[in-house]
Amino acid sequence: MKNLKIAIQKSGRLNEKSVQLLKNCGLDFENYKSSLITTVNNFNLEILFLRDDDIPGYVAQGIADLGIVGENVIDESQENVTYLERLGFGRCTLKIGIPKDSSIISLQDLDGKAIATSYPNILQEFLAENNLSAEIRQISGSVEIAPGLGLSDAICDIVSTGGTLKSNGLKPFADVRRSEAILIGREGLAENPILCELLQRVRSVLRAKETKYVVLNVEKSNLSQITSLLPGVKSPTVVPLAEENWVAVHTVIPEDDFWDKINKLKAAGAQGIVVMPIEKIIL
Ligand code: PRT
Ligand code: ZN
Repeated sequence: MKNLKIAIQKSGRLNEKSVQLLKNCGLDFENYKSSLITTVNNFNLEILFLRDDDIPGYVAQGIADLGIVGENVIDESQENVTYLERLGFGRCTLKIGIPKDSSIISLQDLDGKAIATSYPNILQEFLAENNLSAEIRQISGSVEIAPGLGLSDAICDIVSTGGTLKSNGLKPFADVRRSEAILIGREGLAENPILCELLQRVRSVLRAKETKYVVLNVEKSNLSQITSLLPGVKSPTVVPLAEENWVAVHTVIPEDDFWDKINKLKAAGAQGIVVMPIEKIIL
């Protein structure tokens, strides 16, 4: 079968997690910083290492079949690609930032103002949606310094912690759009068996990340109370312990309400709670 090609970022914020995701999918490959392409030894896949900005175009043109790239880059590129899976890393928000002492108070105040950005297409869409007509000043890097240099009244850039805005005397003003890393594919790939296998693996890794494997001990008299706290699990595994009237309960708990659940289990008599990461969940 013909190998598929996946494009991932060569270096930068998405590189490490993209490589890790593919490795967690059981793919065995060398990750030399110098190579532009590598072949996976145990799967019909080749990996291309590219600048993130080039990935949507490569996939749209079919030079790569798949790609991992930020949603912000996909949207800005306006390339025609298919979203296959949201990957939950590289989270950030494209925001409008303004100087701390700016007179801009409401969105309408942006009318007629100059906004510096490396995301002119996304910004243009945002302005149109809000019936605003600001001037877009496209610059390719260090957007944060534009207001200080008198180049613009505001900026539109990626923010994650907000530290960069703050250290440049700016503050967040409005959210333009959220972003995370996305697995994209070229058109017409849907039924490809290599893709189906890869998607199954990616999803099992993502599912596992959202859950923890928990083993706890409980007196039999408290067992029903414990199991009633474990919805969504068909039937937890219950194993007798050497000590009479005690059992061990094995279960899977979602990460999002993890501590709440653990505290309730403790209150219901759970003891010796052991929590383990899960590598994969195959449904
Ligand atoms: O070399 P290449 O072109 O491949 O990489 P790049 O330099 O263009 O991109 P890179 O590696 O910086 O980011 C890749 C992707 O990571 C982006 O397209 C986003 O999808 C995502 N991402 C997540 C971020 C951030 N968080 C982020 N904080 N991309 C950029 N930033 C920058 C932002 O531009 C600003 O300068 O970090 C600064 C703000 O960070 P805070 O934490 O101070 O708010
Ligand atoms: Zn880039």
